[in-house]
Amino acid sequence: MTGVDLAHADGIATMTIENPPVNALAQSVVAELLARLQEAEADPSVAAVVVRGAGSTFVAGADITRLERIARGEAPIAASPILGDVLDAIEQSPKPVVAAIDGYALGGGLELAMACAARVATPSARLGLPELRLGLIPGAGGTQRLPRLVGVERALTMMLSSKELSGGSAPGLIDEVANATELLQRARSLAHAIASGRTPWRRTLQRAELVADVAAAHSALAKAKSGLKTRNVSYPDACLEAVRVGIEQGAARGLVRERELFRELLGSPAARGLIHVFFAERQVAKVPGVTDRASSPRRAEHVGVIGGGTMGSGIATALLAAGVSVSLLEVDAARGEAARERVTQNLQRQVERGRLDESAARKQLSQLTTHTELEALASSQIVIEAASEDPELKKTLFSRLDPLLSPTALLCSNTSTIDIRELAGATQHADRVVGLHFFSPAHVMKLVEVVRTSETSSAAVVDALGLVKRLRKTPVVVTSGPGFLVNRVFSRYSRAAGFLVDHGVDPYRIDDALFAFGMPMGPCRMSDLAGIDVGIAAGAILDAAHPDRSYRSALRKLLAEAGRLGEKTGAGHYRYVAGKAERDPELASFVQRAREAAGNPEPIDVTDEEIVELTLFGVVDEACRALDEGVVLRAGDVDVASILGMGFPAYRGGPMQWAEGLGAAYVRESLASYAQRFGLGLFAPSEGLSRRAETGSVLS
Ligand code: 3H9
Repeated sequence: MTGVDLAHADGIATMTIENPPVNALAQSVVAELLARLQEAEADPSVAAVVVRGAGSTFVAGADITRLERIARGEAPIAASPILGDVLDAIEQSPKPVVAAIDGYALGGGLELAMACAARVATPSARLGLPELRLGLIPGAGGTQRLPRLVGVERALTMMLSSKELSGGSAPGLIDEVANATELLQRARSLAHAIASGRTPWRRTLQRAELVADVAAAHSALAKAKSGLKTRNVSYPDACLEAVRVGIEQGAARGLVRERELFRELLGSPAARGLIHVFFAERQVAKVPGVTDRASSPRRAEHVGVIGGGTMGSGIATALLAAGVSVSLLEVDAARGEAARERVTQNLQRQVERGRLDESAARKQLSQLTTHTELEALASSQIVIEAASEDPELKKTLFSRLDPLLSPTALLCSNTSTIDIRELAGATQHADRVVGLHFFSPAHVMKLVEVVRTSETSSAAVVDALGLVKRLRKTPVVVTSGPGFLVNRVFSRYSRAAGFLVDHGVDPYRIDDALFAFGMPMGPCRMSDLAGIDVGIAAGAILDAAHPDRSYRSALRKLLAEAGRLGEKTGAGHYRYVAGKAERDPELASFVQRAREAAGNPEPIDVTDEEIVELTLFGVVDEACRALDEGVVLRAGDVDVASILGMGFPAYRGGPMQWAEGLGAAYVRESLASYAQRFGLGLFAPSEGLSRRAETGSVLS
């Protein structure tokens, strides 16, 4: 059932909001909420009202599916009644309304609770205003009520970070904390107490004390503004503005400005992009025919990791953080110790950043053992191989491990270049072989490509997904093939950058243009970070697989020959001084030699916008090919993987959503004209992109 139920007992009416799975405030629910409130107000036997959510959660906010339709222009923004008006009616009601909160009170859910006369929550309740994560601001009074309950500085921190508080640690916001079994009763008692005057009734918007000091509020606003790290988006400033208006001109004017800004933002590309990402992230771990059929993942308590280099030790760190014990295999004791040292340093850095306390770090480290014999991994439920990128070595490891492990154990490889089918072929149990392609640094980066072959069993995929989620990472399921997904589609990005350099465009200008677009760094800086040698090796595999769209500038090879392998050697496209990238005048001579190697082509004249198109439209094209080949399931998966794996700006929704906003036909035509202008297959649009341009969408 979806709606709002009203039950009476002992002078208290209880409104129960039901809209599974998270009791989102769909338009019909908003309408029923108002109707039930009016019923309770009209009933003389009711002294006060309690509002709660059905099941184990309060309300996770406005219905984002409706917000998405509005953002896309598919539904009208004005719908009656408006949530903000209903919440005002709750606050103004002649009968006090008390919120009983368990589970999530997020966005419009917390705004509902804040409009109430008081709030009782369980210690584990999750309270937050995460609207900025959707490119919006709270639009039903949150920017006005939260500062009045917790103070301007705390309110700004909560909204700008989208972070949640727990019911047990939210003084000001929560009036009483109660266990789940007592929650309703305690809320009812408080409602009685307020109705009878035993407990003072203070309507939230009338609370002035925490916003009365305008100078202090201004300094909190200035501090919040100076701490903003966002680029190219207006929603954080809009949030600050709504709060500022409410403080300077009063809550009523603040509410009006908040609503105006919310509506403006709902039509913005950033809201469209981020709402798209919200739903894409929820789709990504769903694999039709696998996750909808298979049982739950088996919980692994003990995982083996082969290789303790940067990747292996990063993976081990992530496993330890998730409470999994790790047996790490290295070739000798000295390397085992070096691996332990790397894990220790990873943990230490988290302690220094305040993310982990010393004793938790020690406890995690105590769950790591290092070994030199393969047999030591025999009891592992999952083994993740992160040895060096040598197919023969990996095949030998797989064939030797296969008979050692229990028949239900999973055999995974972190390879970024080797076909998982090849590794599976070295075993007698191809059904349990999966690729788990972590991105570096593995304990930090959120993306893991889960690579399956036609022989990988559903149970193995489900177990791999379970492990990745347990590591608090996001899995994207792909099929095995050169470069898997992210490295494959972004190979077009780095190749196009190489083409531009050879044709007279300064590498630092390319990086600047992509940084301004919103990438965390441009392709040259990225190549330095990943390791120029690593990029050359991966590029060679993709060149062999896709010769029709390869382009190889000599620049990276020349840098590598000079020992400039990127950040790890202190120099690449940039030079690295005390860990910071600096532009290096010496790069010019390498660029000149690369251009000579390319035959000194006529320099081209391109705008920064064209640099972005030339480097990123190929990514969209390659993604269409990967979709058509069945490498990846959905365009949204490409977006999630690109955001988490490459730092593509989430507010643009990922490359596919970005292309959708520009128009599939525009992307296709632009690529076709670049291909013609430069006479290069690298820019030629694929049949898949052309087909999508005809249907008008790269998302479907
Ligand atoms: C807002 O409130 C604006 C207001 O200020 C002003 C309005 C005027 N709506 O994440 P899960 C679906 S903006 C619709 O897998 P979990 C979700 O798509 C909103 N659907 O579960 C999924 O569907 P499916 C501010 C929603 O336990 C299913 O529920 N609120 C909504 O891992 C389960 O979700 C937020 O931004 C929604 N609001 O995490 C909170 N929420 O099964 C957004 C969820 O078909 N929600 N769904 O894939 C969340 O952060 C997480 O869902 C939550 C649960 C933490 C609640």
